[in-house]
Amino acid sequence: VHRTKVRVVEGVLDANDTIAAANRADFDREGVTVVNLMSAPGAGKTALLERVLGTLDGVRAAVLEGDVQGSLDADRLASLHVPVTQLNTDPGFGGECHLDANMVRSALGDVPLAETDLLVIENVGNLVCPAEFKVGEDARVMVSSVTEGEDKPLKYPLMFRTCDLVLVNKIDLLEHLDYDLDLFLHHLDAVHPGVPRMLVSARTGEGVAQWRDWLLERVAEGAGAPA
Ligand SMILES: Nc1nc2c(ncn2[C@@H]2O[C@H](COP(=O)(O)OP(=O)(O)OP(=O)(O)O)[C@@H](O)[C@H]2O)c(=O)[nH]1
Ligand SMILES: [Mg+2]
Repeated sequence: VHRTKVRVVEGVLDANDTIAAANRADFDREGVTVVNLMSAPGAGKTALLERVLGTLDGVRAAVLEGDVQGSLDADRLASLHVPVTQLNTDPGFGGECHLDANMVRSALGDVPLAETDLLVIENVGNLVCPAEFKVGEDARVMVSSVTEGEDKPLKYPLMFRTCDLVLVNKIDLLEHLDYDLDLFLHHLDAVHPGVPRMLVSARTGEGVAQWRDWLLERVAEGAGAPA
């Protein structure tokens, strides 16, 4: 029974990879750099997007907002004059706790890919499931806020191991917490040695310019690559 279950899971992930490759081909054809933004609920994905999207001089950004329900995050981004497409996993995708390649594909018709240089996909807030599903992204960015505790890399290793950048958010709160930043970074290096990390605060804006530069570099790399 156990073996059958493993095979079914592998089959699902194989199918996902096939669709992710189709998404990837569409992104390449249109010259779009895609970032999959992931975190636990409330770590600050939308708040960091509110901070950074208006500062990407000359880069045309778009956002695909993944949520189980509603359009609260998309509404928050509306004033930034960036095209935002809402993708709800409920109804339609059974209220799934993550985005997969097929869900993203279903929404691509509503994303203006031809007029986009950078597409940020805000995944459903969850530290487990989103890490298992490629959606065709160039890079994975995860947000880990200091209110979540230092142990999270050890408890959710796949998420921390498969990301290309970790944004340690809410550092404005450090003075109020007994959070040990060095211990967190030690745990991070234990599961993903040397992964790039930035200390940021969506509240004060600290570190956001550094994240902007990282995004601009990813876009420049994508533009230089053969389609
Ligand atoms: N003090 C402080 N609060 C923050 C910071 N970033 C986000 N918040 C607050 O944290 C809460 C959650 O932020 P969101 O941006 O909604 O987090 P999210 O990751 O998009 O949440 P979901 O989409 O629901 O998973 C909000 O009340 C934000 O104002 C920060 O840097 N410092
Ligand atoms: Mg959000």
